[in-house]
Amino acid sequence: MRNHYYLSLFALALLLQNCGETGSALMNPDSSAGLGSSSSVATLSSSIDASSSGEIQSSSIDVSSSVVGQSSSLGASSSVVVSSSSTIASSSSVAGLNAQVCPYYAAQNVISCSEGMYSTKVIGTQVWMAENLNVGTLVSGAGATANQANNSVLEKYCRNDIATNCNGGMGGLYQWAEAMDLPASCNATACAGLIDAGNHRGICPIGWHIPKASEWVTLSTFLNDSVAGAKMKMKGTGSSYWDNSASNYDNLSGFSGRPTSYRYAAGGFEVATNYANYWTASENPSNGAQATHRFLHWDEKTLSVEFNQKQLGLSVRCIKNP
Ligand SMILES: [Ca+2]
Repeated sequence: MRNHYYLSLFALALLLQNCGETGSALMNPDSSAGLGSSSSVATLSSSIDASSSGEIQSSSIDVSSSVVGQSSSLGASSSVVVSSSSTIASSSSVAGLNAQVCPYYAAQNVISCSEGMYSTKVIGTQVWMAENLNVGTLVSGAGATANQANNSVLEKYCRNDIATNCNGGMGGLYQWAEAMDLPASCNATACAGLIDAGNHRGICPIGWHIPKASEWVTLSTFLNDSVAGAKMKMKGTGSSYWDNSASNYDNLSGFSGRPTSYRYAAGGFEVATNYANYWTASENPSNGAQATHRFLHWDEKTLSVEFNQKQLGLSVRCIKNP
């Protein structure tokens, strides 16, 4: 929220400079409890970041509804205010809780975010994060009702509620709606109308998005389905990697899939040596309480797929917008 606030201030300052203005009203996102209000601020930041980099992002940006002036022309308006929630387009019901730009250094295969650097990897035509996303405020996942239910805060679980268990590329664990940056109610019901059919950014940084089920299929196909999982599993030694008895992994793809545990839908955590679980941006079309996830298992060579409860806490890998 703090980064978000500063980004918004920075964005507004840029805007005012362009307009030759010296002052106007800004709704402090921290003072507003409403999803819609913070959403509009994030949308403003996103639109400016996108235009200043010359790269238009497709995720839920609606400039016309986020900037309201006395004139419909931004350059000619004498005051710029961030709108309240009434004019926000339906696509911006996304809260924008991680509206940051993380510069991408292709030669070094990294992106640099406020929370740290992530390694990345070009695999076929796609650019993937090679570590799990690790943003948000640690919340407990121990109890059955310990859901990521605060729509104004980006929440994450770490295995056994220990913050350092999210370090070292392991990343946070997120319920589906949190990963998608949608209201927590979307864990229980279909929210198809809120999902960007193009690139749904979710809690990924600007320019990246939660991979659709079809993008995981592209990855698995490129790596050869029968051995894709083996090629995606991080090779290493010791208890922080795959079960020592597992031999069917080589990480030839550089995806560097880590065994990261997951949070059970009913609370509590799986041990950290058996699975890597990744959300997709795709719901189960016949069960709104479920979404598609892909997973690696210590004893399998494939990248498996199934529908499962959105209340699970799973890892997130972001993929760069094509
Ligand atoms: Ca939340």
